[in-house]
Amino acid sequence: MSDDNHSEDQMLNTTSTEPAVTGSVSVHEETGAPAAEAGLDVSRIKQDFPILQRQIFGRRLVYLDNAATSQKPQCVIDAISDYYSGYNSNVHRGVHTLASEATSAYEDAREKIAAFINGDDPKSIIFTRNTTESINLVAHSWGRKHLFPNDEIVLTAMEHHSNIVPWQLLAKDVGCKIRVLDITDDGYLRLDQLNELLNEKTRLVALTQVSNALGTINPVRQIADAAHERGALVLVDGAQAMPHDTVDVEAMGADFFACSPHKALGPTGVGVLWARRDLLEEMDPFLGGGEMIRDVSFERSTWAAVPHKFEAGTPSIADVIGMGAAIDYLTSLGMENVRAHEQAIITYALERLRELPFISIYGPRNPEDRCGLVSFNDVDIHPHDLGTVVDRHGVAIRAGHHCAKPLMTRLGLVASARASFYVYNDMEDVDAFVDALYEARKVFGLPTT
Ligand code: C6P
Repeated sequence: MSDDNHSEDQMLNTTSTEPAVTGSVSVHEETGAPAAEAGLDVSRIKQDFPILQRQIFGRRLVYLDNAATSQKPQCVIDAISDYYSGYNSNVHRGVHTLASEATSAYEDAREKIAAFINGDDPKSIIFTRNTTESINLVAHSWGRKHLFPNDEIVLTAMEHHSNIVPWQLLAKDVGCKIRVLDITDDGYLRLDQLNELLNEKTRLVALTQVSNALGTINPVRQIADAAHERGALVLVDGAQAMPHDTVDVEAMGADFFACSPHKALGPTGVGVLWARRDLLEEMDPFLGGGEMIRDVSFERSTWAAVPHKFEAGTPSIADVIGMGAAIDYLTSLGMENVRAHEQAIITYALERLRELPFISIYGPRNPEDRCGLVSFNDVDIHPHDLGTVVDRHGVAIRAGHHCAKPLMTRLGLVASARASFYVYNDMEDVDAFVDALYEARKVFGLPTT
């Protein structure tokens, strides 16, 4: 891809006419984003996201629903548009110029995401539609081959439905059992229960690296070591981790790792599954069709090599290429800077929220144990009403069960409100959010002290 004409243009930031640099801040030459050593220059970053120019009910948009999906920088939008206007073609099929350009851009993106999560082999990356599909792929292609009646799968009480329901479907089909690691009331995993839960029947531990409803960052390595000691494999749901910190699938001890680049500045329509190559080699296909075969007759078919064995049909080519641009953008920011930035924001947000006597906060007290999100409730206002009123002030938060109903039940809640921060949020956004919470009290005629 490096010698293709479109390759550099598609990564250039076209939002700003010149890079917004302050002092000695340098700018990444390909993406135009502030360079890693400078930390995050949020006012500059904001300019890369056209949607942040929008007004909502006459107010500046304060987008705090990043855990659901992030906004997209201009370089990602351009990468998608460049593909459609410059080299739109199917991948892995044609011999013409457009097909070879599209194929190399698509495969470049595979290398980028592999490097981003420190999976040393790009062939261990399968493109799916999202985290949900990645986990379903494992449940189907690995689980239905390797799990038998009375085998056990260990989940945690803070899993997203995407890391519960596929295992329930599998358990129903093969007769295996699901066991659940509980949490403490303040949102940490009950590691003291691990020894009792793991045994010779455990085949898989499937857990989230970061909780989407509590913000808790889990000690994945410690749990993976305990699982591996019993001969079980480990699936890590990295949906809320990969966008916000350096990810190292090898170091965390994952056997399977799933994530959704649409939460990491990339487009919707592309998901990622990384798995140990030896596991992928012996797993059966998930979907059958074109592209995933080596040979087909009416009597039998054989499969293409990994990763293509798992990528049946025409993939979301533009979205994969857009994801590559998002990875470039994040890499140029530096994931350690992204993490430090979100730590500063969540620390401030927790401080501000704790000033409000009418707000209950869920999850770890210590901001270092959290990613940049906070779930909370106003003790007098239903979270849906709260979400609706703060939206009138331009503030977008999520309200509901966050697709983690068992967790809500465990916490004794029906729903919560949630604010989740990202690279383009700053302390002013936190203040606007807190102001909007006060305004909501006023709308409902409730005291603010
Ligand atoms: N959580 C949220 O607002 P998909 O939809 O497949 O891209 O991601 C599913 C998923 C899996 N695991 C975790 C931990 C998640 O947070 C999510 C998505 C969104 O919290 C939508 S419910």
